[in-house]
Amino acid sequence: MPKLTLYFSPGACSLVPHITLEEAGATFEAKPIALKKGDQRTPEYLALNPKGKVPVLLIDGRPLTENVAIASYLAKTFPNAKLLPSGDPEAEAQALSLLAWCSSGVHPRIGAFFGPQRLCDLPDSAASVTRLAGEDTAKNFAMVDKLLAGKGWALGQWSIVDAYLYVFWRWAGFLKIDVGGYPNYAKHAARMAERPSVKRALAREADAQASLDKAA
Ligand SMILES: N[C@@H](CCC(=O)N[C@@H](CS)C(=O)NCC(=O)O)C(=O)O
Repeated sequence: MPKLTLYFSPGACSLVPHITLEEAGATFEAKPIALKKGDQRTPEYLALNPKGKVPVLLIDGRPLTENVAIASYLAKTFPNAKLLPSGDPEAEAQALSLLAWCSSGVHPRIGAFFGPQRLCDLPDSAASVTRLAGEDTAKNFAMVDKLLAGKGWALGQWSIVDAYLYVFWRWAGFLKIDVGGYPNYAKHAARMAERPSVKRALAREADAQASLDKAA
């Protein structure tokens, strides 16, 4: 088994591989970085990921970036954990379709709330960017809610897609986005919060946040 090291930032989208590693029962080293402090832009970190983002998974010291790629790698490396569908090309592609949408559709829109000025720096434009991002996020959350109707998990059985969806739900909470209209998504989040893998990852992230705050 290769040596695995996850670079993450508490609460960020790196929680997706963090939960996944816990779900897989993997042995891994967890390295927290502080995005607020700009740790992602240090020369050492940029040597691992020139994009200056979390997550990075080191596989025997070789960096792998992008949540979708890390998800695929972990699912294949830990087949017994059944982290993604395997063996049925259409089921595999449907899972990939949802992961890709999380990464390229949902994340950029809700992510805009965390730095609207990075998308438009015209004077007084932040409110407009946030409003538009909010409208798209509402549409995306409505699609997630529909996807989860009558199901415990996005693909029927638990998969990494559920970890991804859970991260957005948590962000909506931090951002105080009104989520009252998404009852299936709310129940999904409650189920996620009960999983031991999620509890372990969140506890490690809380400890890491406390250490980062102390060091600041
Ligand atoms: N497409 C990337 C997105 C990664 C990403 O945007 N990460 C954010 C945290 S959620 C980040 O590191 N932001 C730091 C920055 O942009 O300075 C992936 O899925 O891994």
